[in-house]
Amino acid sequence: MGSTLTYKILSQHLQSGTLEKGNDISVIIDQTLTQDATGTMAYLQFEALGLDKVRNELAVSYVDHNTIQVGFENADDHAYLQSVANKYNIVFSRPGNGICHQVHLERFGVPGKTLLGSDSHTPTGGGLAMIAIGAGGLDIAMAMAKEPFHLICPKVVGIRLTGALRPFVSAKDVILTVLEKYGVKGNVNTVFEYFGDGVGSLSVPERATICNMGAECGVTTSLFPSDEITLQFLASHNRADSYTSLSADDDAVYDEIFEIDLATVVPKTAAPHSPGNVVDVKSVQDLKVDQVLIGSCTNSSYADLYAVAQILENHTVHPSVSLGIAPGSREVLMMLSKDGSLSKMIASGARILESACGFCIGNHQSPGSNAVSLRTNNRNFEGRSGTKSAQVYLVSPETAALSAITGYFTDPLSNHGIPCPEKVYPEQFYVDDSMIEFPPSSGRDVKVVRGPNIGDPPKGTVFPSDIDGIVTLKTGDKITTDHIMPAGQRLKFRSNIPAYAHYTFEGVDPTFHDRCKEIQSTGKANVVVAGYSYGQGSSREHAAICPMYLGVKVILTKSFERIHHTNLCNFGILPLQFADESQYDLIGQGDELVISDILVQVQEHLDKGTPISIKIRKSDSVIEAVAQITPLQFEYIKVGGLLEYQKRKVQ
Ligand code: MIC
Ligand code: SF4
Repeated sequence: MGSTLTYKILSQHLQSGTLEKGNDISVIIDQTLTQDATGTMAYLQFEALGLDKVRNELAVSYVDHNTIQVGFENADDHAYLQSVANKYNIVFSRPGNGICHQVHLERFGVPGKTLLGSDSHTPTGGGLAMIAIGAGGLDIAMAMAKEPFHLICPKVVGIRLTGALRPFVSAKDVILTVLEKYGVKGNVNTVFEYFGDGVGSLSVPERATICNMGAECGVTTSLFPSDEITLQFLASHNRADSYTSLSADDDAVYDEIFEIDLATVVPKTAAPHSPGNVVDVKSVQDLKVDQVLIGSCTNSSYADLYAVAQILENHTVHPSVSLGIAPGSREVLMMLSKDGSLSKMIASGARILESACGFCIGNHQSPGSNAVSLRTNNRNFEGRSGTKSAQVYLVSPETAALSAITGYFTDPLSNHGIPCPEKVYPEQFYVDDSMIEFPPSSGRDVKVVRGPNIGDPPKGTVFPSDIDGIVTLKTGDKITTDHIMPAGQRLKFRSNIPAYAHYTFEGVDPTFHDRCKEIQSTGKANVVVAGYSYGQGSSREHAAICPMYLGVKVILTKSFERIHHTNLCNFGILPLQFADESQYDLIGQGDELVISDILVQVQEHLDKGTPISIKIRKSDSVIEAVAQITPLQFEYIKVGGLLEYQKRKVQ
């Protein structure tokens, strides 16, 4: 029986376990990446491990998220990250050099390698046939210490591509087609592996766009084969020597196959407020548009923005639209400036934004009240743009640029009279690593710079043997990490947990922080109850650290998303799931819950599968729960988290 590409790469990196779906396995991580919003915590935790330098093949630290710098906090973080990088042999990509995933693709991605990044869109690297996985900062710290990364051996869904995209239809429409089929929940422990004749018609940046947004489905990662197109991409970045040809065996067996004839794909959009809320652009055609933003790690490659410039050429942005464009990297910006595309954008009235995450994470460019905002990024969770009432639609760069001109949601396949842009893939890209600092070759006598914004990671506490708790919050389905720990204007507190914790669940229930503190002071545990897909979205471990800091011990849901589930275990919070989902209705906010002998119960559950009993004090009714944790994760939880566990192991 032939092998999938996923299993070929995993088997070359396997450290423990057997490659059978559902098994607990661990793999060696070749490369790591961090960005500034998650990086400070990752490096503070790495420092706590007491090593003199990173031990994995390549560690890169990017600054791309917090570049607005209102106040001293972000600049303090940047200085900390730069000095830590210099001290511990980490490559440092300076602010202005671009968005981590775009730059990593251009400068560091290598087919067949494993990459672990403290950002959920790390799977972008799958465009270069990497097994690239997003994880919490602590997992990255461990990978930099060369500890293997634990994951559930995934099932592999083969997505067979045939044909080629029609003019004006783009890679974004392909991944939106995948999202339309698979949605944003229920896809954990799965890899999307693309194969088939149609693969050869897609460039590396197009493949990267498709892998990038697989994250919205909640899959472990997505990847493409490494072929002639991959070689051309690497060669055009002076990196042909990184190339290896890689593909699945012809007789590879997939757990499931989804067929897409690229020639039948039509322009799609994810309507408010979920990337899974996909409809044809045609169905919203003519909706008036107030704002258009083009960029982010999903759609900011040179080819994307070259196409945008051609569409904008000789047109003026519609008077009622504000158009912003953020090139994904300094390389892209230089290319656009050299070939005249930038002038076309400026002439059209576009607002040229920094090569950074910016609008995508709600850092700036918040739309007006009730505004319709078309964006090429990957997430449109309610409020993420900074404006709760805004209606954010995710679209391709082509749909975005056309709509910016017409002022209305415009289907690229409609009769709008603007010629289809040509697709370009230059043989040689502008390559300049002068904004990347490589570790100093001689000595590492560097003092780490710690401004007042750099706090210590909070210490986990030993898990209690009984839980006497209160349901501090009961929520519904699809609670995202943006609900738990808002980004945007709160981002600057990422390195300061007591300050950031004030905003926990801010948009859901602004009293959450104070109520948690009050309950915590009585010695009782805080418990959060939620519906399906709790913790979807980002890898931000702050969504576990801040609740931990506020004394949350148990989170009981109908289901969790993968990265967040791991982050909870890493920070000593027990993730439990209803054994019978209908019992969700029995619990109310404010209820007192008792879980006697919880550690004994969980151990028995892991050994024999017996459910964990939770008593609701007021009604005396008992509900049953299960824990989908590994024995190792249980060890972390018992001692207060992975960092505490690791410290004890070393002692
Ligand atoms: C995001 O897109 O939500 C982020 C910001 O890049 C996050 C990381 C973070 O919260 O810092 C992600 O996707 O992991
Ligand atoms: Fe940055 Fe947005 Fe990509 Fe996250 S999704 S890495 S915020 S561009």
